[in-house]
Amino acid sequence: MQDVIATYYFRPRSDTKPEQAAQAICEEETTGTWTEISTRTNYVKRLDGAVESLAPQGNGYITRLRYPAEIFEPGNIAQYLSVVAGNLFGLGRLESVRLFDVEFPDSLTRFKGPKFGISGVRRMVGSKDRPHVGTIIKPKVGLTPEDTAAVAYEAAIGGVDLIKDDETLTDQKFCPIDRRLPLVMKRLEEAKDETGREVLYAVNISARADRIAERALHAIDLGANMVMIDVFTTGFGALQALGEDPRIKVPIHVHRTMHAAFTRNPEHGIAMRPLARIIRMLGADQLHTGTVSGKMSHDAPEVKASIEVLKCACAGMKPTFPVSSGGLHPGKVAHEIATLGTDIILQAGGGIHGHPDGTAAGARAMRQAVDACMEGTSLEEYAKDHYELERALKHWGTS
Ligand code: RUB
Ligand code: CA
Repeated sequence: MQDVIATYYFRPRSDTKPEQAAQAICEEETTGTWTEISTRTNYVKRLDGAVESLAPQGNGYITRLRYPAEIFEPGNIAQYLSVVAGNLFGLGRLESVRLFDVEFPDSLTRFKGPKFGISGVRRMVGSKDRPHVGTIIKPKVGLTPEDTAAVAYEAAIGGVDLIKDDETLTDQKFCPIDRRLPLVMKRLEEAKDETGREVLYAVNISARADRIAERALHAIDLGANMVMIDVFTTGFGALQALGEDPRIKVPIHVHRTMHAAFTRNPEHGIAMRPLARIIRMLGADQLHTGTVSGKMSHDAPEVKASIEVLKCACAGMKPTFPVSSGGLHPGKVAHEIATLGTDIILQAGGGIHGHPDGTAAGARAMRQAVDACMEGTSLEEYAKDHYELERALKHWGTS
């Protein structure tokens, strides 16, 4: 494949034929505009887009468009997106349009990708093939640094592999990073002395793009063993700045807050899959791809499609660890693993800290649920001699 292939679903306006609509996207995103222009000389036309295929699907049509590689500036994701996911969303001749996927040729995928990837993160934690268990400190905002660290300690003692900040917690006055991070790392050291287990803490360093690398380096100086970024609110360039900075020698956890503004409507916007491809290229070691049973809206085939592009062979890049999160609790673990596999991070905030016996018991219950699945035993059966799991299943059920 030499060029870029983008796949869209669209519904044309009633006065527009599907062929005209697909052509309108090609022209808008390459050399054309709404009318003929005298400046579109012959040598420019080699950069025209082309409709590769067009077929009815559901209430609309699915089309594959080819954009010549030459119109892309290698390595500039902002520019890539301005073509494949740009003005087309506002074209009046389309009632709706959704970018389903995009495939880039090798010449445009020369990115370093994740520094650690699934195997690197597994090495740090010392796991082989089981799903990782993570937690979001809850309440998401409001706790003091001391209380945040105390909750982190409880979760670590209970057996989580990963503790992360909420997407809304960065460096507010009530819980500044300079105080929170050293305290959390100290309590995780204490937990390690007791359990022998390394636990990762993804501190949310989301900030304006020109300061984010500085904030990440400062966090590493303070002892961070992972950093976290809200990729859509900070921007792809901010993630790239972290991913490609050789001084940032810790894995990057990527949260996707705001994604549903463009991923949720099945007829319009951008599916998670092309975004996941790009986020992997930019260096995400872990990325939220959604659950198949949690509190956020979800569509199992889409979640699976996103996970697939995080793990597929792509320009020698390491795979990104997918994160399933949002309304999970021990009773949902079996369904998540059965659908999404074992190379997955199962995160529970409320589903750990809301356990009737507290955070450590909640973490234990999540780990027991994972262990049950790895042994091929049903949760109900395993709960018979695993008290924390039994309590969790009684509290939240299994659906
Ligand atoms: C979940 C949580 C995360 C969501 C994001 O908390 O804080 O922000 O998972 O969703 P809880 P997604 O476990 O208490 O529901 O992963 O789909 O982006
Ligand atoms: Ca959250």
